Amino acid sequence: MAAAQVVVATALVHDGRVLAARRTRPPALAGLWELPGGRVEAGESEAEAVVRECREELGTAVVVGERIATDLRIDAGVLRVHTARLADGAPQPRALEHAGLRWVAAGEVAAVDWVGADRAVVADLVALLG
Ligand code: 523
Repeated sequence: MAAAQVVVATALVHDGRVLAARRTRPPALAGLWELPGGRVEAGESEAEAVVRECREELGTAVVVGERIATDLRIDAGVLRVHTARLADGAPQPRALEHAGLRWVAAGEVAAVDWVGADRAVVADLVALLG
């Protein structure tokens, strides 16, 4: 049996806030907010995938930290959340991937309209932000 497809999500923290990105697709997820990321490609580590996705989707370099939260079952396989910090450059939304970005403080995390899987890590994000 093939291993479950791993999707990484990035808890990108800067100045005590975490970055949320508004999805444009698929229709079921469009308009909802996620921790940016995507599928881990063959031969790639999870940390490498986080770096690549942040470069592709946000145009920024990041340094990957630790894994937080528990693995989450999603339709695509399993979602794993990694912390990261900015290495340089402010994130910018790439039109095809995200309709907008926002930096979310601890007290605002629970009120964000997250995609289902990401909603499950709200408590972990609040703890991460202190
Ligand atoms: N999620 C999800 N939360 C979250 C991410 C990054 C992804 O629930 N924070 C889900 C959404 C999709 C699947 O994981 O069902 C793949 O994420 P996606 O579409 O961002 O991954 P990509 O960019 O690798 O996908 P394709 O370009 O479509 O292959």
